Amino acid sequence: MTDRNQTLFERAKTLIPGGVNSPVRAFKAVGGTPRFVQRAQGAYFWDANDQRYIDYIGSWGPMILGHGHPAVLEAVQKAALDGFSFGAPTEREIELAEEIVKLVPSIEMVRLVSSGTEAGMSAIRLARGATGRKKIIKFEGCYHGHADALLVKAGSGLATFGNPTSAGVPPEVVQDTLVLEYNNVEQLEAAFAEHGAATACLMIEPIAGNMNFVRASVPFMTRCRELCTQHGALLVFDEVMTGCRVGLASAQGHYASLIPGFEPDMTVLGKVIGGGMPLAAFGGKRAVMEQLAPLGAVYQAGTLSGNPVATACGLATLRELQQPGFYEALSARTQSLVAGLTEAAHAAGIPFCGDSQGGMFGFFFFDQLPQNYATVMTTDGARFNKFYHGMLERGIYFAPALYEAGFVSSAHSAADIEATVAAAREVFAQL
Ligand code: HOZ
Repeated sequence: MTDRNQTLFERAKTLIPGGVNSPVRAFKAVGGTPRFVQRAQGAYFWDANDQRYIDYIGSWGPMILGHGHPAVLEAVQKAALDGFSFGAPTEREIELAEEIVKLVPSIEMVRLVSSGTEAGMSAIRLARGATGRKKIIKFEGCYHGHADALLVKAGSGLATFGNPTSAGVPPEVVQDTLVLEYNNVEQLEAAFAEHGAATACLMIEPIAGNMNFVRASVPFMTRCRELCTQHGALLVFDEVMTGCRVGLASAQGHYASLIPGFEPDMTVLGKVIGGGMPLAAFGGKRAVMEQLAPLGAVYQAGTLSGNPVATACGLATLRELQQPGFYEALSARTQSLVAGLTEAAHAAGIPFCGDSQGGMFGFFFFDQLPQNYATVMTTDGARFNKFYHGMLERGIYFAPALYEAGFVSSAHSAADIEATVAAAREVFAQL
């Protein structure tokens, strides 16, 4: 039988660099042929050979309700009939802003943009403009989109391809980006002692999903907050992945439940808030957000910002997430996946551990969960690749890279989880 995925990949490679429009999709890390998606429904997608997969990527996070959720589909169809893009304000933008401000209490004002990269880049500019300072602190293995200043020791595709700092970024562009080890309180304190007065912001993935899945420890997060406050730097949470994915109030809601009174100063959102459409946002305290043009001197703009079809998709998605018990059910399903995989690996004598929060998870061929990027980097890539392909052959679609988190949707059934664990049992037995 002709492999249509392969045929399409060859055709794509003649026109699109690497055959893909985003590097990690190319399967370069795991080898083999990327699956070209034909259609998707619920927890599944079908590739170009009409082979069905249980999808644990969900468009790298946004599809928290699964593919083609009826309420979302209806909202998108209705919005599309009224027009695709106006480049003028709409009531729906206000409704989405109201929804975001309600769900994420640290956000008093929000601006809508089209991608997580755009949101992260704009948040940094705003933090620098609002504080009048230059330096930014980020952490090894955290990925905040592909804006120049943030492409230093970054996770996701940069880690996958062993190129954590991109070519094409002049040293002077990143000279004010301080890169520290995740979860390292001593380094954090030393950096603030030396550069605190010049630091505009500290940007962090509170649960890092671009070096697989690594949580910021509570003492570390507590110190991040204290030091930012003490030195007048803004604490910026990059919740592109975790926003409304790990819980309705996002990762900051989780940390607020562990650290009394905790909140970041600014938040970057994407993925789930757009429900699968190109939509992202950044928001924070009124006094900071009012520094943005047209009110303030920090410029930021976009023709497709607040797009009417994207906002309809995001709104319908956010409304579904507020159904009672949504996150309890999603968390339980995700936990059962991680527990099932762990038990199956251990039964085969394979070191394995995993973690999850809400509908986001990660797993490692380690006995203990890693705390930073350097430890994540010691993962046995060859073993992961064998596991990956074994699962793929059995119709289970995990991220084709070691450094990416996975995602479960409300459309994944108990039977889907059981089928995944059963497939893993067979694969582990062969590793
Ligand atoms: N940077 C994204 C994962 N962390 C990949 C997005 C994509 O390829 O769609």
